[in-house]
Amino acid sequence: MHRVVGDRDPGTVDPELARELLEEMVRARVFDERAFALQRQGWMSGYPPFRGQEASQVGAALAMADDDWLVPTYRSNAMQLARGVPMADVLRFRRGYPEFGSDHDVPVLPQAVPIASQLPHAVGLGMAADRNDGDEAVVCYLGDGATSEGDFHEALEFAGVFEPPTAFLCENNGWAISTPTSMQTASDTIARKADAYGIDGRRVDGNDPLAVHETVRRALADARAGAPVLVESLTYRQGPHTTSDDPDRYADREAYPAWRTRDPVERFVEFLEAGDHPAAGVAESARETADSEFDAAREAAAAAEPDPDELFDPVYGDPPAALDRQREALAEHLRRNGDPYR
Ligand SMILES: Cc1ncc(C[n+]2csc(CCOP(=O)(O)OP(=O)(O)O)c2C)c(N)n1
Ligand SMILES: [Mg+2]
Repeated sequence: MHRVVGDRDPGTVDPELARELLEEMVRARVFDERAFALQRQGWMSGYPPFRGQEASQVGAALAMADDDWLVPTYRSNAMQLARGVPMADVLRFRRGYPEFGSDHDVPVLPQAVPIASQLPHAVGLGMAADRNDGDEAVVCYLGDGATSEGDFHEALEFAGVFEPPTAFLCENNGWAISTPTSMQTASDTIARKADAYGIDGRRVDGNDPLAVHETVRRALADARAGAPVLVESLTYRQGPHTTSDDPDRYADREAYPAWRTRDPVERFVEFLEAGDHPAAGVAESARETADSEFDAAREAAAAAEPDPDELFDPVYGDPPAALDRQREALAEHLRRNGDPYR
């Protein structure tokens, strides 16, 4: 386990890195709070908040090189934002568009929603980079619950044997919906599961952005050199699983150590302030900038509303009759009842 923020001397932290980490964490927090509120206003049907996981996601994203692939899930929107995917594109996806609206050039796959289905893809991307003699590596994001899926084991097996430049970032946020990690696995850590596949497993305090940044930076360097790594980033999901969930019915925050449930944004600000670090003062202006950015992104995302008919387009080249009937039924339903988005 890496040292926690409090154990380090703020004076030794690179000012540029500290500023960027804090700005992106605050920006992610603003996005998350405002997206949650938009869902409550009916702007989108559901939203999976990442509150509490900002240090882990931003620290990891900023450790990636420009050409590295990000393989995300519904939870890792802070990683996408910190990598440079525009806010409007992330909102568009939640609003129902299957594709990004802008022509950003961040190498990123669509968010995986079927649990662990992205892991074999991430290994394949790494194997393709090897085959093409590319320099790019891959960061594959997953949750603790994904480690119980067959795809997790199949992907790690391939990673161990074929040694692609792929780093797996398992964000252990304590929960898979209402299932705590203690019910997910009897293994004492997730990181040690890597042993069975002949790859390295490492744990990090996921609420320390500096520790995550350093751990993922090293994991990517090792992966690029032919040694894939499984990183277990210990953090805590502060909010519900999604906006459809009520964690008060099952979540016992007291069962977790305080360092794990402590707010990572507040903790990093306090750490920088304690050392009079020059980056400590950027939080307020970062919040204002992110608020304006969100206003513009919401406008842009809602400017061209999704045409429900497009839902059916990317599925088959030659659609089966049953799908055509569903397309017609939906069109008829909207003709009769109106489109809630318009
Ligand atoms: C294959 C599959 N099974 C079940 C689900 C329903 N489901 C959605 S999220 C989730 C929990 C995932 O937990 P975890 O991997 O820890 O990720 P987190 O939501 O905590 O980020 C489940 C079971 C799904 N999406 N896909
Ligand atoms: Mg989880």
